[in-house]
Amino acid sequence: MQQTAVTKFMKVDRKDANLAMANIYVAFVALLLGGLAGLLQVLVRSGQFNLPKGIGYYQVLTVHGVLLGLILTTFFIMGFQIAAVSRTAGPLTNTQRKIGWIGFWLMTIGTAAAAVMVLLNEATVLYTFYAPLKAHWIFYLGLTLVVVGSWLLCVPQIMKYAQWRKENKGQTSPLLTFMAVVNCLLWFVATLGVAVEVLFMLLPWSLGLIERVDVLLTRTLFWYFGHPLVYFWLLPAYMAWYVVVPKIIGGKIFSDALARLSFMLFLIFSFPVGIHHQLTEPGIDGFWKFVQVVLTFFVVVPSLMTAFSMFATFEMRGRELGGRGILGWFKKLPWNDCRFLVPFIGMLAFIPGGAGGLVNASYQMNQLVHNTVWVTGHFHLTVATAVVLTFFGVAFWLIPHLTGRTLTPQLNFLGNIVGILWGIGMLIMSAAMHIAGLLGAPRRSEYSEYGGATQAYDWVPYQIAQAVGGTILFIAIIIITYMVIKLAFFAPKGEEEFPVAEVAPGAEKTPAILENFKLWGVLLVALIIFAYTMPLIDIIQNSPAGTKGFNNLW
Ligand code: HAS
Repeated sequence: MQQTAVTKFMKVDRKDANLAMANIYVAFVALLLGGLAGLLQVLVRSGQFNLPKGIGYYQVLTVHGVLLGLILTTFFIMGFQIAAVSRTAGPLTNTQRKIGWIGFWLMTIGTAAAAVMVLLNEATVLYTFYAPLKAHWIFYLGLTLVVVGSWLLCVPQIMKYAQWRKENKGQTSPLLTFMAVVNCLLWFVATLGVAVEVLFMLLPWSLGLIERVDVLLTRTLFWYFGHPLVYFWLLPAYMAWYVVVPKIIGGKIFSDALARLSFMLFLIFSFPVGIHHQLTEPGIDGFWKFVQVVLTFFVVVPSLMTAFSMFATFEMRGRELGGRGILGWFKKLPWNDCRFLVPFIGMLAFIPGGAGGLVNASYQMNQLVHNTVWVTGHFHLTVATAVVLTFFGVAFWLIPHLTGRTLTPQLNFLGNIVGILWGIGMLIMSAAMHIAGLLGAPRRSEYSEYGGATQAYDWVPYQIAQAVGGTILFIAIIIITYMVIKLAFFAPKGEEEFPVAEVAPGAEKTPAILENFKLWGVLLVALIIFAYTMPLIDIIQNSPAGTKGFNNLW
């Protein structure tokens, strides 16, 4: 059996727990407000409801996207990862924790600044950094602070990992800490694209210092960031799938080496694929679009490895418990435990969610679905179900672990209800989005813009189905908000486990090459240079500088 240090520290240090909880509180406030905005959106799109005076549809859409896509995710991920590092590599030092707190406050101040601008309708920009939509400079500055703050929250995780490796020479590092560090590195490299875009283009543009920006260049930099962003959301869910869920079901990690390899593959293949979001944009050569489409299929491989590993873990455990036949093991899994059931529903959703991703990535097929509400259906299955339900499953044990309380049977029951409601609500909403998308219903559009007699197909039933699904989702959000308050402040005091599984006895020893960050770093840089040099040179050379060109300058 492999030597691992995962069981040395059983609990998250109390001071680290406070830092982690601070992040988690902000995340759940964002969930409540962002979820409310989502409810308003589906109601408006159903054609049955008008927003009260003065509030615009796109304003609400911006609140929804920013709060759920950026704020909920980034704060929750930082809270979870700080806790995971403290639990598996040991308490942070005072300096490390201080850096983390500075990061937290920068993120919070930045969030508040950006929120004020959105509420004042000065930043109704949907995608956040997506020219030609222009926001107030305070909005860009606010979100820049969120990114810089998140870097500072990553710094202690990396410092702790380096410290651990120094103190434990020759040993394989704790898997959860390793995974948190890979995700932080992915985040650093990804946000460089958006940092260049904001600092050199959008901020000076919105301050009036420059007259125009090259729209295609800003979007290419945005998508250089935007695709790894989705894996920055996904990897913490995979952390829970690989390391936490096996322990909850009483099993073991199928293979430490496979888990690390899949994370390293994500690190290198997340980047050279951003152009698959721009397949319909003029100004990028078809050859480079094709190259990035092919590379997109490489980034699917670590997800297939994860699916294989999870099936193996479940089957091994189910058979250990006496399950017989082809599917007998399936019944033996702990279906009543919300710490398992809720992430499991997320895994199930990721099967069609991932398949939809393959459709999106399939070049010609992208022509059919791009800019339709199909894409909205895709990301509600991936980030809003697979990832979010896993975060909920984590919150059910992490919050009481950090606050010194327990998940009672009643709260466990409510947790299962949340998971089931979310699964049903999202099934209805995202199925309707996928079908309406195939019928050509556009995304990011208000009912009044395409409703009524002018539409080619009758999308209305699908819009109503979306409203039904969205309402069920909002009910689930109210229940989980109640649970979070209970688990943080009122549940009985006690010890809730932070589950960390050990590696299965028969698993191969982890090769040292999987922790050789220099080697993977070289591969990463080489792939980025390969995939982006020519497209960027093309865009810059061919932009009609000085004129108000059709594609580029705005
Ligand atoms: Fe995507 C658009 C391609 C994954 C999120 N994606 C988006 C957007 C978002 C998003 C937010 O190529 C919209 C951006 C916008 O606003 O314009 N996506 C992919 C591909 C994958 C993929 C190839 N996406 C994700 C993930 C996301 C996410 C993950 C968030 C977390 N996506 C695209 C493309 C577009 C796009 C194009 C642009 C579309 C356009 O035209 O605008 C792959 O990574 C997917 C691989 C996944 C799998 C599934 C593996 C299944 C697993 C579960 C196993 C289940 C178990 C349960 C074990 C192959 C791991 C056990 C079950 C038992 C029964 C026992």
